[in-house]
Amino acid sequence: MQKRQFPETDIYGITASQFSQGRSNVEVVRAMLEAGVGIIQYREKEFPMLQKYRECLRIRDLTAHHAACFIVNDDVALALAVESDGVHVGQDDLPANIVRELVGESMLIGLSTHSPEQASRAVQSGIPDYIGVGPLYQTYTKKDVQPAVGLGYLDYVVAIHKIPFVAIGGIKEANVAEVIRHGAHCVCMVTEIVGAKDIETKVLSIRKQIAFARARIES
Ligand code: TZP
Ligand code: MG
Repeated sequence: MQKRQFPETDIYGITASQFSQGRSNVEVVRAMLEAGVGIIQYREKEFPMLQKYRECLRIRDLTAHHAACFIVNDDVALALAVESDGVHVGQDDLPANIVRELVGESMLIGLSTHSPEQASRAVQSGIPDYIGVGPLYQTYTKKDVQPAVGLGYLDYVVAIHKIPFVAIGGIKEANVAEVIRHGAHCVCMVTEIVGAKDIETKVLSIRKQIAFARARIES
């Protein structure tokens, strides 16, 4: 059996067709992959299932071609149907232990967390391969999102837990350096990337900020 491992990469891109300036999720993903984004999550709340399935099949091919990781948000059946590398669930989705029973041992499971208690529970369960940490800043991208939890929660995860994690929520080119300085290795962005006029240029600019912040930590 293939060993599950959360990839070491700096940017985790997430689709959102309503913020993509009229471009399809597939077009946006292609641009992200061409810019070297290492993880793509398919997150699409509005489309009919058949459309989501067809998009995911195309994204599956693209991520495989670019040796990138492909995660499906929320929907275990869709993840299984398109053989994604992983599935990401939130606190109100199917419990992670049930997801594990359904997807088996080879698929990555990500779990969103918003508090120290949720992070501890996730780690103690031994089920998720990585956790989401946020929303760090205020964001209106997600409909039912909670208020920003702040960088204190990121500091807590960095100090206490060894599990791989991704920082999320309101992260932009302008504040990504701060998130890196607080110890994040991988940052998730939705609107900052999918809404950019030129996605490749945006990813390269974000990556410059990340590299600059990392160099400052090391010096
Ligand atoms: N989960 C927590 S915040 C969020 C999700 C999916 C949305 C983040 O979107 P943005 O546009 O990067 O603030
Ligand atoms: Mg969810």
